[in-house]
Parts: sequence; C-alpha cells; structure tokens
Amino acid sequence: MTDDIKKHEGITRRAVLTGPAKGLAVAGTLAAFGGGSAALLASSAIPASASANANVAPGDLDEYYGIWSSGQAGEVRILGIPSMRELIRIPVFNRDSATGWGHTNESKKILTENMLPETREFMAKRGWDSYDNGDLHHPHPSFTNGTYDGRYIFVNDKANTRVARIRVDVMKPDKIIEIPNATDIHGLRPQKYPRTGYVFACAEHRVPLVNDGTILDEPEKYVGMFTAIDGDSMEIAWQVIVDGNLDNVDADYQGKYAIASSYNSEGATNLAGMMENEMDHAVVFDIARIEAAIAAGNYQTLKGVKVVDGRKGTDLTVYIPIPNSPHGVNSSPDGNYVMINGKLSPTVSVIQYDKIEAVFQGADPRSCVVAEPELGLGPLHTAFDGKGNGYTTLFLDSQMCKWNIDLAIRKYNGEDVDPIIAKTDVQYQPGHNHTTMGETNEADGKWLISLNKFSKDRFLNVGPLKPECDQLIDITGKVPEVVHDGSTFAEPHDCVIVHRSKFNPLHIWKRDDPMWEDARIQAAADGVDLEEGAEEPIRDGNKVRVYMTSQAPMFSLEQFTVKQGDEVTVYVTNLDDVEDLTHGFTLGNHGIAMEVGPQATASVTFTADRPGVHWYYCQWFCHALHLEMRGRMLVEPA
Ligand code: RUQ
Ligand code: CUA
Repeated sequence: MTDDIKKHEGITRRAVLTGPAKGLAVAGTLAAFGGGSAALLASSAIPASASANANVAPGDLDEYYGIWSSGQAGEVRILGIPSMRELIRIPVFNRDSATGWGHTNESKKILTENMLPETREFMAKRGWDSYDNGDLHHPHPSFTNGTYDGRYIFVNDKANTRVARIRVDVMKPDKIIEIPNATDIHGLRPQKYPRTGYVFACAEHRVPLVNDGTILDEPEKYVGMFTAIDGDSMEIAWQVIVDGNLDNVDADYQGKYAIASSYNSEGATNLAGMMENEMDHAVVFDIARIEAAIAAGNYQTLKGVKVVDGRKGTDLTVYIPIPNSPHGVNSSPDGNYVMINGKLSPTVSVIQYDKIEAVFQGADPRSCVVAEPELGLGPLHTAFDGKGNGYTTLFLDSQMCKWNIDLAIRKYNGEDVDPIIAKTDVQYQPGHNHTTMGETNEADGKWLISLNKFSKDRFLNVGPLKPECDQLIDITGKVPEVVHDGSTFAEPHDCVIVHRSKFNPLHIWKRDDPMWEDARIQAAADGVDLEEGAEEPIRDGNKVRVYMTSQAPMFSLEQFTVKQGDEVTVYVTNLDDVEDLTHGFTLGNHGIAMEVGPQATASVTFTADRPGVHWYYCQWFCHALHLEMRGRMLVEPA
C-alpha cells in the first residue's frame, strides 16, 4: 500500500502508525527512493522500525514533560509528550487573569524585588509596578552530572533583559532578576556539569559600555556582554565583555566551558578586519580561567558586578571562526562535540571539546573544528538522538536533516562518505527543534519536536494571525516521520522534553512554603493565625488587613467593612487539602483576581476607593456550590 492509497482510504497516517497496520511497513517504497546526490530516503515513507507510539489513551499519562517557551506571550507552557496535550501554563513575565500573576502580593514581590534601581525609578515615574510583557525564548531545567535534576527551570526575557527561575515542585517562578550592564538577554543555558551552578546568558544587542546617552556612532565603544548567574542564589556571579553580538550559548559536559555563537564580529576598521568578517565566531569562555582572573582581582566593578575583559586577544576566551552568522549552539550527548549552526551558511560546524585547550594555548583557532557538513539552507538548531546522529532544522528548506556525526568527521577528513541520512519535510520554516532528553547525557532517541514558525494551511483558518505548528516526529526508525501537528499560540521559540521520572511536582502546597513568607510574618505581627483567619479586619492607620480562609464552598468571611481610601490587603488561606481543590478570590470592579491552591495562602493589596457594596467570589470551580462561594465588601464613604 502506498501512502497515497492510504490517504484515499481515509486512514490517517497517525492511525496507521499506531494501529495494527504498522507492521505493513513499506520496505519496497523505501527501496524505491535512493537517487539524488545525497541518496536521500524519502520522508513520506513509513519507517519499518517505527515503534514509538504517539497515541496516549484517555486516562493514560504521557511519558515526557514538554517545557515550551512562548516568546512574546511571556509565559512557559507544559505539554504532555507524545500526546502534545497542553497541561498547564506558567505565567512568568506576563500578567495572568486566571492565577492573578502580577496582581497578588506574592507575585508582585517576585516581579519587582530584583529590579535595578534605574528601572525602579522608571517604573515609579509611570506609576507602574513592573514591566507586564516579556519575550521568553529559552526554557532549560537545572542539571546535575549532565542530566536534569528536577529543581528548577531557567528562562530568559529578551524584551526587558531579565532571567527567571521556575520552581519545578510547584511550577511557579520564585526569582526574576534583571541583568545589569547588558541589553536584551537572548541565549540562555545552565551549566550541565557538575551541576547548575552557573546559568549562562547572552546579551543579544551591543550597547556602549557606559550607555548614558552621550555615545551613538562610535562603534568601538560598543560591547557585547556575557553573564554567568549563580543558579542557587540568582545573583550575578560575573560578566565578560566580548567582541561581537552574542546569540545562543551552550555548556559542555565537563564543566570547563560555555560556548556562544557570535555574529557582527566587528565594526571593521582595516582590510584584515573586513576580510575576517566573511567569518563570524563561536566564543569559548573558559570558566576556570575566568574564576581565576576574578580571584586575582583582574576585574572592574560595573553596577556592583565583577566584569572581566574577554575581548579578542585576552586569555579568558577564544574566538573560533565560523562561517557567516552562526545561530544555534548544541552540545552532543556523548559530551565530545558542540555544533554551531550556520544560519546564513548551509553548514554546521562541529567543534571537538577536547581540542579547545590547545587553542587557548595558541593553536590555530580552527584546529578544534573537526567537521563542517553542508546540510541545506538555513541551519538553525541541532538536536540529538544519543545514537550518534544530529537532527538539524533547515529554516529555508522547511526540512529536518538527519545526519551522522562520525560520517561528517570522516568526510571532513577526506573520505568519500555522505553524512546525510534523511531529510524530512516539516510545515513550515522550523526554528528550534528538540529531542527527548536530547540536551542531556540521557538522550533516548524517541521523539523529535520541530517548532515551525509558520503553519499556513495546516489548520482551520482563524484569521490573519495564525497559530504556529509544532510537529511531533518519530525518530525511532531510520527515516524520521512526522506523526502529529500541534498548534501553538505566539510564539514558542524553543522547548525541552524531560522524562517524567525527572520531575516530581507536589500535589498540594506545603504550609511552610516560602512563597507567602511575608503573609506569615505580617499575620504573626497582627496576632493572627493564617489558618484561622480573623473575624474583623485589622486596622493600622488607613491600612486594613483582612484575613480569611477558604474551604469548599465557603470563605470564612461572608462580609467585611472598610472605609473609602483605606489601603486594604486581603489574605486568603485555602484550608482544603484535597488534590486539585483550588479556590480563587475575585473582587468585582477592582481588577483583582487570585488563585489560592490547596493549602496555599495568597494576598492582594488595593485601595478601597469606590463606596458601596462589592461582591467577591471564588473563580475556580471547586464545588457544586461554587457559584455560591462569595461574600461582600462594604466600602463606607469617607
Ligand atoms: S533563537 S530560532 Cu531565540 Cu532560540 Cu533560534
Ligand atoms: Cu471555591 Cu470555587
């Protein structure tokens, strides 16, 4: 049976792959393809060895957590893989109507407490609390010994130069920091070995080193900045001044290096410089050398951060020439290589990690490049199956290229071999891709996601703004096979796929969680037990604190009274300890909503400046009498 006949019979490919017909793999079809310079296997053939099953039956759980970024939506999304079901959203840099992220005191504290002084001033002038947008590209979990340890997920904000940390136990952010001396954080990766450890972050845009408005057209005064954040304290460990614009970054599996792609290598001033611009760079940061420089006092302090000079010619970095505007940086799971994806060049440059030290000691910078296969147009990112193969997205070709790393090295050494194994059409224009556990030393080669920037005709038309198309690809066979199209809203740049054994979130909150530490301190000062609540509001000048509990289907307070002009803080502690029994607190016509998870406390502060009766109600469906779960706030006129 050919693919076409199957389609005419109305059987979807997915049903064929996952149903009993799977065994009818078309060996003949595979054999029929073969011509062409690359002797490509056709992506439309069903792999004979397809064993992965994308069908997750109702009630069954997925094998993997997919951690999706959302780009300019500013949040993180958790999908189940392989079902591609969206499980939850984690508001980070955005505001969220359902959970009150950005409204509650607990979330506001996280959003504002590590703001730079000048940003705080900027906010104060506008009467803002904080930015309410973000551009979140890269979500990466924390590592121990080269694989995920289930503690945190780190994410960047390109729009407002921030890095956030999400706790895996509750899937909420606990730290958001602004990066000084840098502009627009883009690339972000955690240290893989021995642990995270450092979180490395690249500033995408160069600005004058002292950016005070006196310099515009003096390119020599512009610098790029590389930042290492301490993933435990979320403080800036150190920064490195670099030449060129940094883009993406990855860490090795030995704990020695971070390596970033870099374009716009210099504002060339002489012929040699201009010639060199044919090539851009991968910049290697030697962690031990940088730490030693700081220990020896060879740094300047800028905005409280120790900053070392890693520009060309210094001994803390090496600049490896890479063809034209490299983009993605991906370490192979065997720990031996890192791939620098060419973007404007059709090549991927393969750097061998253990040849880098020689470059620090003066060897030709290109001597660590051990292969440079030409894969197709627009290579952006490479994922791995743990079996020696890379899968590179070809943005312009709308294809995923499967290639063999060893063959690429042999070809580079002059052997007549072709490293390309297969090219799979994807729909359309893939940016990032990711394999199951593919950025760890436990890459398992089951699934590949292609995050495609355009969906065009793949879904029902929903108007001019289309969803993106994230495709699930079975990579267990020789020829990768697209088995599912998943639509996603603006604009996931990247994802990682984590085996479910690595993450172990809580089912209900622990009462001693640090999230509401301030509420605990304030309640103690007021002589109130959060789990009891208070029958009357506690007045402290024009500040009024209202303590209530929730237990389905009631708030402990059916009403409370405040005066016009009071600054009111409402604390709600959810006494229910049943899994999935979340309550909420929405106060009508005050722009206030919050989620209160089982055993959690949440609080919100507002000015009561509308005299009258205002209803508050629970907005998370919790009980047959959920609709009745409400009460009244009376605001007496001043
Ligand atoms: S980048 S499409 Cu923002 Cu991750 Cu490569
Ligand atoms: Cu409580 Cu709905």
